[in-house]
Amino acid sequence: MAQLNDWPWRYWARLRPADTALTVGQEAVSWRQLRQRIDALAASFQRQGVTPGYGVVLCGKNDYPLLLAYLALLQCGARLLPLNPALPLRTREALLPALDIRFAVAPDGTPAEIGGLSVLDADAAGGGEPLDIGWQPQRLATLTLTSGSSGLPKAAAHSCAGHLASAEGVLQLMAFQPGDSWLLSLPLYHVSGQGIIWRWLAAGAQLVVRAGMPLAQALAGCSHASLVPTQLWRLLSQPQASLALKEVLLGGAMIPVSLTEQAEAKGIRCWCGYGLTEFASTVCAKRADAQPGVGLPLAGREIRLVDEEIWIRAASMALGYWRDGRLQPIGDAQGWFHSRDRGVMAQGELRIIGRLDNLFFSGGEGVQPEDVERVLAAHPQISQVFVVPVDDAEFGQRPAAVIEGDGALSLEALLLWAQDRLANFQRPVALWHLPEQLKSGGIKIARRQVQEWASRQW
Ligand code: 4YB
Repeated sequence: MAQLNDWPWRYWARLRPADTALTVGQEAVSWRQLRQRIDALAASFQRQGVTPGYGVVLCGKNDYPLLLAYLALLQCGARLLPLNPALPLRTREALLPALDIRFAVAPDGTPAEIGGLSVLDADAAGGGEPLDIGWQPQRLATLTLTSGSSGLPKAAAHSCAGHLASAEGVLQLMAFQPGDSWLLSLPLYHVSGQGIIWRWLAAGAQLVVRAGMPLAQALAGCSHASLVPTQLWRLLSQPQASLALKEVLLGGAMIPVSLTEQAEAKGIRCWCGYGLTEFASTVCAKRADAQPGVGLPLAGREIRLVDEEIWIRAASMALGYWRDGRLQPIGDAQGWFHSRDRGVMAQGELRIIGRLDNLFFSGGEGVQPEDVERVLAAHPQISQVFVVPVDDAEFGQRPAAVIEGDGALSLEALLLWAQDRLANFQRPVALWHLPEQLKSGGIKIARRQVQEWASRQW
């Protein structure tokens, strides 16, 4: 990997100015052009008052203007918070005051009400050179909100060095060369999207930005993509999808072996990753095989299992959670982050069992919802499933299943199919189809919302 001694886009613009840095829609943008666009925008942001260390919210669809603003704000030394435009106003209002934010940038004008912040003009004609604050990879650069299962999201603070350390580990596993192109297939407000950006910048390869296009179409000509399992299921179900796609990095949720087998049969090389916001994306990964694990820690990461809880330490670890103007440590005294994920080592690799917080008891038996989900997810009519507890007078709680997939599947049929695969206490007592209203928002469906919804149906 390149030994960067400048902002990566300036480094590549110097080394290979005419090479394609990215494709926007169908149009190629060279590193020289990219650098010029970023310089102009950074100069404009500086004129509008952006100063190193200032908090700036970045909000909008995952398009080229958003990417330019992300890179230009980094170059201004801002403390950059990419925000999901679908985040409810209430959450945003509860969250932002503790994060010390001065400005907002919303290149496509969404959303109108950014909570009383002054909105910077992202179209402002540049002109002039930006003030050079210098490439200091160790300083705090981004705040990324966690999708915590309870309470308000936390803002994990990363430096550029942390993002690059994350990229480096992945690039030691997966080949990503200058001729290759990675689709920006996940949002920048999530680490999985930022992970794509930093691998691109670290490798000096190509990025493809195609917002608002169906995935199968957006993938045209791309060699790489990062997908959550449901995206890949949907893609495989479209028979016409002619794919140049060579490599897919999967992550964010349990990755069924049946999914990677189907994809590999279509010539897509799959990589199974386990990543977290606190670690700027991927921690463990492997080339998909017949085992349901996520491989071993990538270079620069260490894991420990303590009472089946996964503890992690890595160069890509967040500097802390940003709150009330300072960093709160995220590790213990030895620097270990306690993930609340349950895992075991099996056949020489890490296997994720589920979230410790998801465990519930039914008639005295512990139900780890993900154990049941793994079984049910193998049903051919199910593409995604959540098992959540519903109250029960006799058992305390019992499992219920909320599925995405074939609308005709009944509980009776499912139970019959799963007969030998589930213990009695694991057997769902109800089956519902995931309602549309729970599908909006981030890249993941919030289990807590599914559970609340299921309780209301029960
Ligand atoms: C898992 C899990 C797994 C995470 N099995 N539970 O670049 C990447 O690595 C990438 C590529 C494609 C899609 C996503 C990614 C990510 O970064 C995902 C990172 C992420 O999901 N971060 S998160 O903070 O939103 O959630 C972390 C939690 O997600 C973990 O603590 C686990 O509970 C869960 N998770 N990978 C099972 N393979």
